[in-house]
Amino acid sequence: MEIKKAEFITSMASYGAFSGRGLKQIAVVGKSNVGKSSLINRICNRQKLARTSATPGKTRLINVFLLNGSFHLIDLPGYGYAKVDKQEKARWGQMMTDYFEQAGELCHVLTLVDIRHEPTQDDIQMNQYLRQMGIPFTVVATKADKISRGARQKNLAPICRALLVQPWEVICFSSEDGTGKEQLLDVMEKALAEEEA
Ligand SMILES: Nc1nc2c(ncn2[C@@H]2O[C@H](COP(=O)(O)OP(=O)(O)OP(=O)(O)O)[C@@H](O)[C@H]2O)c(=O)[nH]1
Ligand SMILES: [Mg+2]
Repeated sequence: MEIKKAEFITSMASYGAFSGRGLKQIAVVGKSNVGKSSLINRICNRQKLARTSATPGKTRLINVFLLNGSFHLIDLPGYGYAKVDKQEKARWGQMMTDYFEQAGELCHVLTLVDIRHEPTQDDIQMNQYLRQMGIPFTVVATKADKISRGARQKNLAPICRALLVQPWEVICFSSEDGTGKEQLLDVMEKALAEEEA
């Protein structure tokens, strides 16, 4: 699959109606600053489609993008951002559960973790939640450009242990140099096709 066209559709504080809703969705989740918005820009070949920032907590809303006019890619707000207060955390939790419970169109989730770090409790919880809900997901290890090729496989081990996946199921990805882009697009294409069967 190649992304030939990508459009921003809307930002929502809570999941609800939006123009074109009903198409299949792929959502991107992960810790704040892990590289969700950057990944979206890279796979869409666009610099500023999704807003990115060096300061965590940039994406606070549910952002919807229409790709190739045929499916929606959902940029979800990141978790584990230390500077938010209890109220903000509760709001985030509610936004996410509402989304996962109501998005019947959701067919796959990309769960992002930084390849340099062990998954956090939040990552593990997110992972367990998706399993419980029976939502298929793929673990994407981001910022692969930050470590040497040789170190990648080694770094995947603790990630796999924590998230109960096999190393070959994880995609090493870099928004910086495009590592893993083709593999990711293949996974997305398959996920979109599978649901039809
Ligand atoms: N070197 C490198 N930097 C990256 C990569 N992906 C993201 N970054 C940087 O990491 C920072 C955060 O990226 P974002 O894409 O905004 O992260 P996010 O997950 O959308 O963050 P929130 O919206 O706050 O949840 C930015 O400074 C990016 O430039 C990558 O693959 N390699
Ligand atoms: Mg973001």
